[in-house]
Amino acid sequence: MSESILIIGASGQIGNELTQALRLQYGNKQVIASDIREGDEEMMRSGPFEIMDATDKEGILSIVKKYKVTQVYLLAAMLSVTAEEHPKKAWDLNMNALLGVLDLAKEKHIKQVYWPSSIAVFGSTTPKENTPQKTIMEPSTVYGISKLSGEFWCNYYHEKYGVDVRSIRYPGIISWKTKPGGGTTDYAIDIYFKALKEGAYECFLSEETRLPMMYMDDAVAATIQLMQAKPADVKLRTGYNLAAIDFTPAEMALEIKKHLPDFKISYKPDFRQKIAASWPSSIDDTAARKDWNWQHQFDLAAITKEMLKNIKTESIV
Ligand code: AKB
Repeated sequence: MSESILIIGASGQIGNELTQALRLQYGNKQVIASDIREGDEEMMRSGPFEIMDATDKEGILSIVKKYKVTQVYLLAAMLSVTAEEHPKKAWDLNMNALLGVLDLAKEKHIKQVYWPSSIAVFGSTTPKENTPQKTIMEPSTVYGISKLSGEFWCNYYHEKYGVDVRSIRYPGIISWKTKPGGGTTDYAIDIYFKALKEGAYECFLSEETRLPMMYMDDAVAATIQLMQAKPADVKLRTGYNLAAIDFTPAEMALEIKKHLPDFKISYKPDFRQKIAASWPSSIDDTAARKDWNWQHQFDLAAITKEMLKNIKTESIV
């Protein structure tokens, strides 16, 4: 049977590009985009779209029935910074949406679920360098608490009800098509837009704050690869550590200067510094590499080249 795939949160940063990548692989009609707001022109034009509240289980069920959906990618979530501003709302969205979709899988309406976790599951007591897959996890943000709890719900539904749910702990994801909004790692995107538009960027993290990061193309490839892996190869049903590169704002600025020699960066750390300081600076993703052959393609030099080129050609600034 061919797959019918529902993306919840398709108008967001990852949802947008994942939808397009899946439409290329499975066919436009087989990938139903949905979100609380409409997506960009390409998404709306290229395949089915439904307005949907991620916490409305009955609403999701009616779409699942309408399109005979087999897989759900649940990407709707409130990220780390916004969640600190609206803790209860973030908890409700991040948790209720997940539990609703897991229940649909438990009730056999769908076969497979993807749900993103994050490096935010770790906290300041976690080993910072080369953070292991299994380690101390004491997150200090609402977002991190919701991601850690969500991972354990995924594992529980898998163990208890046999639900085929898969998850990745994303690092900061760098992309140019759709801006993220509300994340601590967003500086690594804003910096390119400001570099091209104003030749300068004031960073809200300190110059030596090292965080794990990844280019969107790698994140999308990893997600699809994990979902297409044989069930027996998916040995972890919490969330897989996933790594590509790590760098500091100062190192990123140096890379940008190779293309824009007059670029200037200044630093004014704010409350987001504390969140970043509680997260790992690099990640050990041996399990993902071993279990389903994960390999990243983009390093900082390649990401910088791609970001500057695409932002310029698409005339986004
Ligand atoms: C955030 O900064 O909140 C996200 C994340 C690391 O999950 N990009």
